[in-house]
Amino acid sequence: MADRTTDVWGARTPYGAGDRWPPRGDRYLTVPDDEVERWVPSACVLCSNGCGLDIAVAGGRMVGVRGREGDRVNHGRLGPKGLYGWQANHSGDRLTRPLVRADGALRPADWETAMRAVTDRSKAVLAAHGPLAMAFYTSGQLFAEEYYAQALIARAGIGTPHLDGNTRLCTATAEWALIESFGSDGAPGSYTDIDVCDTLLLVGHNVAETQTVLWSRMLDRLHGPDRPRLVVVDPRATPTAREADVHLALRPGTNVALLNALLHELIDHDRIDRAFLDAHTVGFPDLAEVTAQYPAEKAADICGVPADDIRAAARIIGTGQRLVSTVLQGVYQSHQATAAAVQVNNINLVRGMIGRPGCTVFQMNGQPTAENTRETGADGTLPAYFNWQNDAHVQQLADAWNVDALQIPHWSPPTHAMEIFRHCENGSIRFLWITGTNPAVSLPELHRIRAIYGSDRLFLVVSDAFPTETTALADVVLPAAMWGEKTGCFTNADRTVHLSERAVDPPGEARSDFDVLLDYARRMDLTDRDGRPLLPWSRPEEAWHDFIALTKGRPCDQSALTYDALRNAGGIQWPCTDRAPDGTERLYTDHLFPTAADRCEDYGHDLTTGAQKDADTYRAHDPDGRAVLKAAHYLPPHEPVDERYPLQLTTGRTVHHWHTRTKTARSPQLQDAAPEMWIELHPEDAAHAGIAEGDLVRVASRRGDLVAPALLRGPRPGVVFAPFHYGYFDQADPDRHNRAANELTRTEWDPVSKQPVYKVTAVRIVKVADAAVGGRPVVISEPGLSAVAPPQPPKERP
Ligand SMILES: Nc1nc2c(c(=O)[nH]1)N[C@H]1C(S)=C(S)[C@@H](COP(=O)(O)OP(=O)(O)OC[C@H]3O[C@@H](n4cnc5c(=O)[nH]c(N)nc54)[C@H](O)[C@@H]3O)O[C@H]1N2
Ligand SMILES: Nc1nc2c(c(=O)[nH]1)N[C@H]1C(S)=C(S)[C@@H](COP(=O)(O)OP(=O)(O)OC[C@H]3O[C@@H](n4cnc5c(=O)[nH]c(N)nc54)[C@H](O)[C@@H]3O)O[C@H]1N2
Ligand code: SF4
Ligand SMILES: [Mo]
Repeated sequence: MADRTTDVWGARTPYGAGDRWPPRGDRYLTVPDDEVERWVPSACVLCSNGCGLDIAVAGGRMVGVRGREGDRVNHGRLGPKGLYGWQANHSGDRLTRPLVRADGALRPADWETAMRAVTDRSKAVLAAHGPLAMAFYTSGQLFAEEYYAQALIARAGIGTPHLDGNTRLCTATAEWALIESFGSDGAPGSYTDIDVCDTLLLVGHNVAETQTVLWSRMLDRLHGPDRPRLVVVDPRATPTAREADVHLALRPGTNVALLNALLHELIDHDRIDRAFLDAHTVGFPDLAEVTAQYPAEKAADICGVPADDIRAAARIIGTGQRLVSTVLQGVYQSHQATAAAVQVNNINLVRGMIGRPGCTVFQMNGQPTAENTRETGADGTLPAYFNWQNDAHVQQLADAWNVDALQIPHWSPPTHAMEIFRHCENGSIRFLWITGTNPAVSLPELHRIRAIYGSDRLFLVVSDAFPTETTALADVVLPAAMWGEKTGCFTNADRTVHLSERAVDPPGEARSDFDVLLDYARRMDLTDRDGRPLLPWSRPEEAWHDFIALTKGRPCDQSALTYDALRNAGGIQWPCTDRAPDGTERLYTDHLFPTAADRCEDYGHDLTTGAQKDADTYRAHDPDGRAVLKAAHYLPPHEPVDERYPLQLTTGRTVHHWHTRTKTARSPQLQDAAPEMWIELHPEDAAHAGIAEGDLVRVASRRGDLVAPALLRGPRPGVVFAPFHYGYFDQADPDRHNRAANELTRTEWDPVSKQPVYKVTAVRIVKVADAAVGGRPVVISEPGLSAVAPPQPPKERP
């Protein structure tokens, strides 16, 4: 098979509207076919697409993967990370024993010693400071059963509101945009909508690099007989944007102004579905009034894009009959995140384009299992989309768990991650357990994070599969079994649930997070009202069984989604009930939304201030099944550019790496494709600063700086782009902190979703050295473009 690091999307298989996306079987094996002993069904955990795959096993080791052609998500395809990323499991530096800090250094210990250290400290902190001193920070990359165990431990066992996931950095805004508009989380659409749409609107979503198989599906339509029209909103000329009919390269942080102008154009030209609006929504008059204040010229001024392009985009959106919109980090991590994401919902709603084939909005997920963090209540909501302000919901949860309702904290919303770290900083939280995330690289303002985690007052437990920048700061490190070494379920961005079966044993003494959490609950003696174990399970399947029972009757009903059903069918989309045992393709086909006061997941917020609505106010204007149109005015970003910091930094991803590179730096093909940090500048800004391609450049913000070679392309003038993948674990001097993008970002979050702002930071640049002198060779991670000065010799592949 072709090298998928350069041939990222593989061969085109064009298809027309309403045809089935042709299958294409992608595979990568490190042994001859006939040496494979078993194929174990799973799905890829290297993005939210959740492509169905089988893991090849020989001699007790993984030896390859193949996409499943019958899988509804990928029809056999796999992208670069899916094909090559699994090799990290076998890297020689996996954590294989627990580590416990003694005399300032982390030293190997047995599980008994490590777990005793964790539980002794938990009990001591609980006795001295109570449950509010205990916190848990989890992931979007574990399995549903593991999150559900964490939710039970924290919310019912310990009784602390301080449990959140790194999903806060990722898709908290997706979750809240869905709740604000439709009353509940849950992606309304299906990937099959892409097969029939005639218009695609991608807002802040570089799908070509971040969900390569989904982009293959879109590309096959775009290169097929009746090409949908494509509008892309992104400050950079990404591979996605280069396929667009209209690319709106707006200034970072101005999404609301642009989206308001698009809405205004739609309303002004009467390209709206009045009958749908009257029957199925509330709030239209206010939306019309607010957006009327955003004529194309005004938005053009704010966003720095031609007014004619805005009008052209609105014409495309307003004349198509089947609109699929997608939203991701260019919105969620930008200024006014939830306000902007909701305006994309509004575009689909005013067009009446939801709940029908080809008509939907994807408030996209990023991490493979983020949806499960949300559904199980491990992320700052209650499980099963229960509403923390609704006493009947809390009682239902307490009954299911057989605990007193008062044991489940619900006097205020569950604590969001950024607030958890603030409490650690000021000392009210004394115990923090981090699982499956590497915040010492991924959180904003890293010098602050290092200081918080490094503080003696905080007892830090970190569960990971590798040594990371975060495990280096821990008091106890627990070695985790990874994907392929444990069993569990997870749900992708179009509600498709896959069961991922254990294929091989974990290395050394590594254990699944699930087993470790059960052990913790047992040692902590966490019990229900009758003194029975709160987590009465020994296998993930039992936890799953309890979780799906809890969802019965809720919008995310999965009550018929058993392991057996998943084994038989492969991927199944929820809701999956006795009445719909094969799953449900799209939500809201009856245009009845879960906004009724008794049903909704939250009463919602003011999009600008973040003020929480209470039950009485909500009930007084109960939308009762109608979608809610919420308007918002544009506000300028909070850290504007000025003379000292004249450029805007935006950060994000590249196709070959996954986050903090714990996996992809250990996969030879992926690491070779993008071995080094770089920054991207517009040629005009570079010329202004006397910078040539490959020169070493210092990028500085008010909080820190980084040094990397410059690449002249990509962003619009005035914008600098830095990938956030490069931390310090594989650097010669891990204590030299000038490589990670998050040295520059700041501690600010969206008022509604509480998602940090990673995409708008004021910076300046200076040249440090000429390419010829100090500039390192840059291998940029973009398909089709090869090494910039000087070319690298080809590396041997294992
Ligand atoms: N290869 C790869 N794929 C991944 C991941 C990975 O690490 N590597 N991570 C996964 C995860 S967890 C996530 S969350 C997703 C993220 O997937 P994406 O959201 O597609 O990725 P990003 O690069 O973070 O941001 C998308 C785009 O937002 C643009 N942008 C920046 N500021 C603004 C703005 O103000 N407005 C607009 N409209 N656009 C702006 C950037 O130029 C960038 O191209 O990717 C998933 N897939
Ligand atoms: N500047 C900037 N910062 C960003 C972003 C950005 O666009 N710009 N994006 C944000 C987003 S969207 C995201 S999702 C985050 C991602 O940030 P992180 O979650 O910090 O990134 P990962 O590298 O995926 O970290 C996951 C960790 O879990 C470990 N792990 C893998 N499998 C398992 C398992 O089964 N059990 C356990 N216990 N551990 C496991 C991995 O080895 C790894 O260390 O970064 C955020 N930070
Ligand atoms: S698109 Fe995402 S889920 Fe599919 S193979 Fe690539 S990384 Fe894996
Ligand atoms: Mo993410």
